[in-house]
Amino acid sequence: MLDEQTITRAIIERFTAKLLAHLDVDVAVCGGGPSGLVAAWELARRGRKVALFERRLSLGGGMWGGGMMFNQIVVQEEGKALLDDLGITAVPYVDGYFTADAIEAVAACCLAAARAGAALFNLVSVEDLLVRENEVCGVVINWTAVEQASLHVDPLTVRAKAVIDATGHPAEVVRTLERKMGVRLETPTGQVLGERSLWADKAESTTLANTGRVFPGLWVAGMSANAVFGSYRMGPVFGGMLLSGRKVAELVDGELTACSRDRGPSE
Ligand code: 48F
Repeated sequence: MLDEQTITRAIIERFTAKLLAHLDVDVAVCGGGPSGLVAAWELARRGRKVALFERRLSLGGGMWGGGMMFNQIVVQEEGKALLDDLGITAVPYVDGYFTADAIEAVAACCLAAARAGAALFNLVSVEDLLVRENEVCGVVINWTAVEQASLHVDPLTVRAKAVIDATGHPAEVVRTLERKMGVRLETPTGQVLGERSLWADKAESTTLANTGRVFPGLWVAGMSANAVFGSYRMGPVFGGMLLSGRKVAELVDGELTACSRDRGPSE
């Protein structure tokens, strides 16, 4: 016989345990769109402790709706290998172009990240950062419901060795750092340059080029990278987003390895 109190206790205890286990992580990923999900997957399967925070109920960001709610995505040759790795069916269209079902793509990214061991927190917004001695060292989080209702409720914090802004077009986390701390970012002007209009070809290559560190402890991936470095949007071609997630994971993983090597075996 099912007991409601047991069900309630199970949910509260298990969720609390998951949250407590991720108050101090290697990497905090802000945003669960395609770039954030791939970053979380890649880092988790490299053995990194990862927590991903997504504001909305559902992860997947802008991938669900394909282009203008026609729920198909397009990837180019370079992105196709990543679809294969994720087990997403890629259907050849014309030379160099493939399509995939947007729902299958989102579901596969979520499943891969979860199964690799990344802790996925939906309904949680990253509202601020922890910054110490000119270095980002964590995120400040609150329930999306608190944010939406404009309730005066203080947030909680998660420490992280690296934070990835994968918040898409708004580049929200980097902008928050800029606004609150007045820091100089690692961009040509030292500031967020802002997104430019749609140019698929150019935007796809700059997404990868712009993926990287923007401040000590803070990295950008996906559309956020182009928004921060003043490049174009690309529309519903998703290869760059997925590859950007992979690239930021490789960069962050490399940096964490280098840092632990510098600190030596005793620490
Ligand atoms: O927008 P989104 O899908 O970002 P992405 O991974 O991919 C961009 C593409 O979807 C598309 C495009 C390429 O074709 O141009 O737009 O760069 O996903 C960003 C996610 O971050 C969440 C937001 O709800 C979305 O699901 N998000 C944004 N700000 C916050 C956040 C925040 N402060 N805290 C938590 N989540």
